[in-house]
Amino acid sequence: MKLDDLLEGQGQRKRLCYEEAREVYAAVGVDAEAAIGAALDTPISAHCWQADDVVGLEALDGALDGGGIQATGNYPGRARTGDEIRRDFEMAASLIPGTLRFNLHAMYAETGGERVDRDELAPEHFATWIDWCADNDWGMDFNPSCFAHPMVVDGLTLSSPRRAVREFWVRHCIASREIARAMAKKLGPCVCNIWIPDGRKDATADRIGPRRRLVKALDTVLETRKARVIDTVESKLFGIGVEDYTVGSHEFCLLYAAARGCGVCFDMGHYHPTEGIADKISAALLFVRPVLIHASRGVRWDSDHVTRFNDELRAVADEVVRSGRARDVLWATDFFDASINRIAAWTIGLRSVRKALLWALLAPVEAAQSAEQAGDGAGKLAVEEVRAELPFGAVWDELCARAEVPGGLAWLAEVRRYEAEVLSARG
Ligand code: RNT
Ligand code: ZN
Repeated sequence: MKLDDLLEGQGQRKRLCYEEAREVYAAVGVDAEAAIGAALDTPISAHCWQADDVVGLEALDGALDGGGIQATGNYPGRARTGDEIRRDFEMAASLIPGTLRFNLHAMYAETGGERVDRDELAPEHFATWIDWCADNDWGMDFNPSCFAHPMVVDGLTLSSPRRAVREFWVRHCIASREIARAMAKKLGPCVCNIWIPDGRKDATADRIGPRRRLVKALDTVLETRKARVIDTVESKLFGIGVEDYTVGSHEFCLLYAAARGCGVCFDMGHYHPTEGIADKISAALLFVRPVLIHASRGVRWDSDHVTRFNDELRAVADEVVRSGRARDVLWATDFFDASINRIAAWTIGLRSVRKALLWALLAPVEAAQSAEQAGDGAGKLAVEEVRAELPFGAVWDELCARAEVPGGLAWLAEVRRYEAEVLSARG
């Protein structure tokens, strides 16, 4: 069957019986009702930057250092203004079940045409975003934008040996925390996540110097605690043009967070190709709080592909749920695919995270853990295997129905309609 014909029938698609599915789960000791409730209630913070390929709303001139990240593709319909981003996200949000937050970068300030540099940004430049989130009942999170700016000098920001450069970015990060504070005042606790691109392309001669400067700069930024602002530091392995050395590496950020009592951010694309973040969660949670997850997908490198409901994401969700510390883990998305419809990218990525949460909450964990405790390795493996046979789809459909969003593929027809009506009119 062709996709077009398939989409035709999606509206009237027969749904599997949820009541029966619930009984099947109950028979393995799983409460499907509770799982649906917990999956829907877990906030997922949607990143704004999928809307426009991480371009932002500032008027900056000249070629800028992208900070080692790159959106590839030129699919038509990119959002070019704050209004277009908001409209596009409203469309995506209508197709994503469960509690959402909105995660903004500083480069999306709206200054009414006036040039305001990043170290001068203030809450007023985000008033429209804040009101819009309040209207939609979404919490907000925030990120200083330490890339794509002329003050990134020799690829360095907070760790630069030049005092003027370092101080500029310190001021920007301090301003960002003030903005996060304003968001928190209106909308409840707000994450302020610091990621910097700093690193070297080749043959790094001094690795400790920039790290020493970064510690000092972060200490200055985070000097005073801000009520209801949740500070996190995001590590990275490498970037494009920054292959040899990253100042804010995994060890650096994790140790900094543990030593200073702030949160840490694990981005699923920021590790060696076969290294996942799932196993890091239980270790980190014993020393650091919160752990912020950037749900992303690397393909061969930190390519920021759209998050999918794959083994890796499922393993991460499993670990969060099994740790019993889900309250100390925050979920956010981080990907930017410019080669496909961007609203579909958002929808697929965010639905996949919600789906992974439901999957983890529907696991017969007690059976597996009791088998493990009894030294029954085969029993544990068998329980793990049986998960794939359980009627997961019926529970997911029920979750979507309760959230009043389309199940199955029906959302795709709506994205296509929006594309024809709205996106195709953009130059
Ligand atoms: C970059 C980090 C960071 C960015 C956003 C734009 O590798 O993942 O989170 O993607 O801040
Ligand atoms: Zn990230």
